[in-house]
Amino acid sequence: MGFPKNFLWGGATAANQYEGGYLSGGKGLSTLDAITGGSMDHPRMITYKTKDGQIEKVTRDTELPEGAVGYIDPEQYYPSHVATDFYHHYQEDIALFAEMGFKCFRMSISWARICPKGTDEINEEGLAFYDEVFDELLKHGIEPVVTINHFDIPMYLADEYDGWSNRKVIDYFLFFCETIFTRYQDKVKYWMTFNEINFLRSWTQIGIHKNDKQHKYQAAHHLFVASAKAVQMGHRINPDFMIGMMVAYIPSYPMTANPEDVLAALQFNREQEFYIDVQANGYYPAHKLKEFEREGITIEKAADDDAVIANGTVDYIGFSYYMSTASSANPEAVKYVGGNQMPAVKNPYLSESDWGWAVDPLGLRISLCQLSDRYHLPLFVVENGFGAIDQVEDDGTINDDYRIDYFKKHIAAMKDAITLDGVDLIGYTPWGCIDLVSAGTGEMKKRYGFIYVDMDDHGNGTLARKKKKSFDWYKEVIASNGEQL
Ligand code: P53
Repeated sequence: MGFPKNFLWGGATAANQYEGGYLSGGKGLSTLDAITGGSMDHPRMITYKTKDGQIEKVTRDTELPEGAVGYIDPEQYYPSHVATDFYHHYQEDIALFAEMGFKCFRMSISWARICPKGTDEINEEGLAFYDEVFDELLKHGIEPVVTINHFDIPMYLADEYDGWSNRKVIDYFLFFCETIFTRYQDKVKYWMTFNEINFLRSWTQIGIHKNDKQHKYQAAHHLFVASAKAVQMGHRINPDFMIGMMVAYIPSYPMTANPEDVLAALQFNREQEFYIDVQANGYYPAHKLKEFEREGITIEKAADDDAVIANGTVDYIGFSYYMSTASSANPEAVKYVGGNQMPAVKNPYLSESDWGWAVDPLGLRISLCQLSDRYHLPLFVVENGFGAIDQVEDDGTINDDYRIDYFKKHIAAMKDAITLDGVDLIGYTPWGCIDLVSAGTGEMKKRYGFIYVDMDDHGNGTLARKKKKSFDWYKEVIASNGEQL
C-alpha cells in the first residue's frame, strides 16, 4: 500500500538554468543566453540589436521590432552563461543524486548544443557530452527523463526565422529530435516534448517577435504539430519510448460559490487544459475554436495537421505543480499575485512563499484527481518545490525545515491521490533538486535544492556543492518508498 514499487523518485533541472558552458564544446547561442538576471523588483530583460545596429533592452514580454536580433551586451550579467555549471560538475552532482537514492533524473537537452544554429548542422561534441551524462546516470542506476526543449530556442532560428511563428522551424525541431532519439535510443526511455507548453511566449522562449494572440496561437499550433510528429517519430525509432507532454498546472478555485466566480475559475482552468486537450485527446476543444472565431483568430494549417495531431497523442501527462490560485468575476478582486504574471485573487486560506506563491498541498491531490478523471493517462509530477532564501550557518549547515515541511505535505497528498483516489502516478521529480537559476526572476537566491550551490545573483561564488538538511530527509523518503515522511 502506498507508492507503487517502481515509482520514479528523482529530481528535475533544465539546461538553461543549470548547465552553463554557454559557449563551451561548440554550443551555439540560445535566446536565453541574451536574457539578463533580475529580481522581484527588477524584471529580467532581453538585450538585442535593432536592424540599424542600436543596442536595446526590454522586458521579456515586450515585442521586438522586425529584424531585431539577440545581442550579448558585455555590460550585462546573464545567468545562463555559467548557471550552476552542471557542464563541469556532472560527475560530482550525479554521485550526490545517487547518494540520495534517485531512481530517475529529469534534465533537458540544450537544442543549441546539439544543433548550434538550430538547423541541420550537428555538433558532435554536444552529442558526446550528453552521452557521458547518460552513461554516468546509468552507471548509478538512475533513469534519465529528458525534456527535449525547455523554455528556449537556438538564437539563429529566432533571429532568422522569427522562431516558432515559422512553419519551417517544425522541420528543424524534428531534425533535432531524430538526432537525439536515434543517438540515445538505448539510454533514454522517458521523454517529454516542450516544457510548460502553456507558458511558452515571446522571443525569450519561442523566438517570436510579435506577442499578440494571433501570433501566439499560430506558434502554439506549430508546437502542437511538432510535438505530435515527434511522438510518432519516437515510437517508430523505439516502440518502448514513453513520450509525454508537459504543462504548468495551477488549478484555480472559485473565490466564492457565486456561479459567476465558478465560471471564471472554469475559464481559467480550461485555458491551461486546452494544451493538454490537444496533446492528450488529439484535437482542439470546441471552446477554443469558438474563441478563435469570436476574436477573428485564424490558424494557418497544413492539410494533414489535424490528422498528425490526432495520431501523435502522448503516452503520459507530465506537469509542474507549485501552487493553486483563485478566480473571481469581480474585476476589483482580481489583481496580479506574486511572481505568477497572471490575473488572480489571493486565497485567504493559504500561506505564501516569499515570492507570493500560494502553498497548497491539497491542491496537488485535487490536480491529480482532475487530470486523472479527465484524461485517463499516467501522470508524472515532473516539478514541485519551494523557492526560498537559504541561510548557511556558521557551522556550515543549511537547515531548510520549511522545504522539508512543504515536501512532506505534497508527498502525503500524492500518496492520498494514489491510495484513496486510484490515480496512476508514475513518478515525482522535485524541481531544482540542486540549486539553479530561477526562470522567473533570474535569481540564485530563490533556491529549491536539496543541494546548495555557492553562487549569487551576480555570478560570484565558488560553485562548491553542500548538502542541505533536506538532503538526508529526502534520502529517507526514497529509501522507504514514501512511507517515512
Ligand atoms: P521559478 C511560473 C509559475 C510556475 C512555473 O519557477 C514556472 C514559472 C516560471 O517562472 O516555471 C517552472 O524558477 C519551470 C522551471 C522554473 C520553475 O517552474 O521562476 O518549468 O523552469 O524554474 C520554478 O521559481
